[in-house]
Amino acid sequence: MANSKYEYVRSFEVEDEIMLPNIIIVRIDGRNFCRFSKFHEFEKPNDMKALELMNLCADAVLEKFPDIIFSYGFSDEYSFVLKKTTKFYQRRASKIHSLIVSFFTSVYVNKWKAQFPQKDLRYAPSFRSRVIGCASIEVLQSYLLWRQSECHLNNQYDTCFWQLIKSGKPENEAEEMLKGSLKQDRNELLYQSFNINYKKDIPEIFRQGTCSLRTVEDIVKYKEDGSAVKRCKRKFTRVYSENIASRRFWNNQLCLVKELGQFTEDLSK
Ligand code: DGT
Ligand code: MG
Ligand code: MG
Ligand code: MG
Repeated sequence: MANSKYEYVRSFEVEDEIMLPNIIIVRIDGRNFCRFSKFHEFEKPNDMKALELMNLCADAVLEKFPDIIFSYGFSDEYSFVLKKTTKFYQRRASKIHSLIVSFFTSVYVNKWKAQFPQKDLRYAPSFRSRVIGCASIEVLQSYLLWRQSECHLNNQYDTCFWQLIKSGKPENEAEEMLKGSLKQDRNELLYQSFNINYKKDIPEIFRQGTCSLRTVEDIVKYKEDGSAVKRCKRKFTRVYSENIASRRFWNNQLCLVKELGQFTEDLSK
């Protein structure tokens, strides 16, 4: 129907190009996973298999879309960061995030059985997505710091909450005890009442989330005539332990920094 008289409607499409120099982040989050995790009897507060399933889906996304160079996720959410100069779908927000979230969701369903051989997927999960345009690498760092502290606060709260429940407290009483508590109070509660050292005893994947980086490696191949050619090989590295917003972390990722733009203040100095 090219050039039909109805084609004028095309001009009504919403313009949503994310302009340079903004860095594009796509964040996806499970819809009503409170219900989904109860229905599928996820372990509380963290189900390693469910987390691993999220991580496998994120790996598949990184594999599928080469412009994504960094990802960070915990619980039912994942953030994907595209290289600064990406031209993917002319940088149109709706195209990019709809593609990522629909692919992520179908991989989630696809890999369910391998991850949970004993459990049927009882209903179709859905994820929603949004785009965040970060004006600089510093803003991106703040974004990651925000998400990682959200992971930490949620996990520390949930760890306390489920320990209290396991020890026999009713839910409303456990909630009351934790109301208005500070980070230090919760650490103290875990240590004094349950002999848990939050930092030492709780795995990093739960406390800090999972991050994947696309790193570039120079490898040398030899042609038949013996002459060497340099090729770039990209691979993923998974990291749990790092504080992804710390200077130390970014100082070790100069390749990544190059693809995201420079810091205003040189962190390597
Ligand atoms: P939303 O995102 O507003 O549609 O609603 P929810 O319920 O997805 O809320 P959200 O995203 O703030 O929190 C994630 C929920 O998923 C939270 O209720 C805990 C649950 N969840 C995520 N991972 C696990 C897990 O490994 N084990 C258990 N038991 N629950 C989990
Ligand atoms: Mg959710
Ligand atoms: Mg919510
Ligand atoms: Mg969430």
